[in-house]
Amino acid sequence: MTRVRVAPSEATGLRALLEEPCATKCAGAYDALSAVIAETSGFDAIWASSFGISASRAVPDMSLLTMTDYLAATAHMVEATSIPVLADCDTGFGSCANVALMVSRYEAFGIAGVCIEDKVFPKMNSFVGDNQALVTEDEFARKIACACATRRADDFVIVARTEALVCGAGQAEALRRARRYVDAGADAIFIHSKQRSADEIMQFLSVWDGYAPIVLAPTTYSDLHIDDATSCGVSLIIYANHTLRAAVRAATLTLTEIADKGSSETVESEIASLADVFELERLDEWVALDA
Ligand code: SPV
Ligand code: MG
Repeated sequence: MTRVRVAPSEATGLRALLEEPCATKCAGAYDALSAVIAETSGFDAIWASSFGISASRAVPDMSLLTMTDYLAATAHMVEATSIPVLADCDTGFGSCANVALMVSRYEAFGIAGVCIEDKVFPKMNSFVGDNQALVTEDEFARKIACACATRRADDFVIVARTEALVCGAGQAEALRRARRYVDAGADAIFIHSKQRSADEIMQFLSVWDGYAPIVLAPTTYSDLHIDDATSCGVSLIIYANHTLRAAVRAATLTLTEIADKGSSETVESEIASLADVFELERLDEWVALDA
């Protein structure tokens, strides 16, 4: 019998995944069940999405929830799965002191790594509006150095995300910032873009010198194939919000139909069975513990 996980798993293999020659598939999750679905669907890592966790509380992704809220949701994902969970920690929830507290708490909960981004706090989701602002390169490099100095295990991964392209600061700035963050200790660079095509990212990748592993989230340039990402040297590709968006669409269609038709008969064959849910919960293993 597979052991039921009642304590955080020891999913520390994120660093090894970043070093593999092929890009690793990572799915965004917003709670434990969506994380389990990511694992059982064939993904190798989980992104604890700030957009997803915020949306699961029906609030926008604009630094409204606290570190404790995000940590609780992320810890539930770790507890329920056995693949590495990379936590989207926005700006690090404040100053360097906030980043230090964050790293010590996240590491203690068995989370494989954290990602922080170089926008000002409070931050707004990358796809909202055109006037997003960056902190200075120095300030963010200090946050990265602080995160690295705080971690206990070398295995705990610190990802630096630059929003230079999202903020319209241009390729030279993005490249300079990315190199600086690696020099400050970052294990990988998440380069983000909100363009509808992958051209902007491809341009960045063409001049990136393999200085550190690269992380992408092709949310807006969804036609980027993982094999092409691998050919361009990408290490981790994050499908950041697809569990959330799939759930929103499916629940809306199902409930609208039930409300319109006055019974759930016509939706039964379209939705998961109770047995499907029991399997995701590993019901048999839990019941066996009491047998
Ligand atoms: C998130 O999932 O919260 C992200 C990735 O930061 S994205 O939404 O693509 O900006
Ligand atoms: Mg986010």
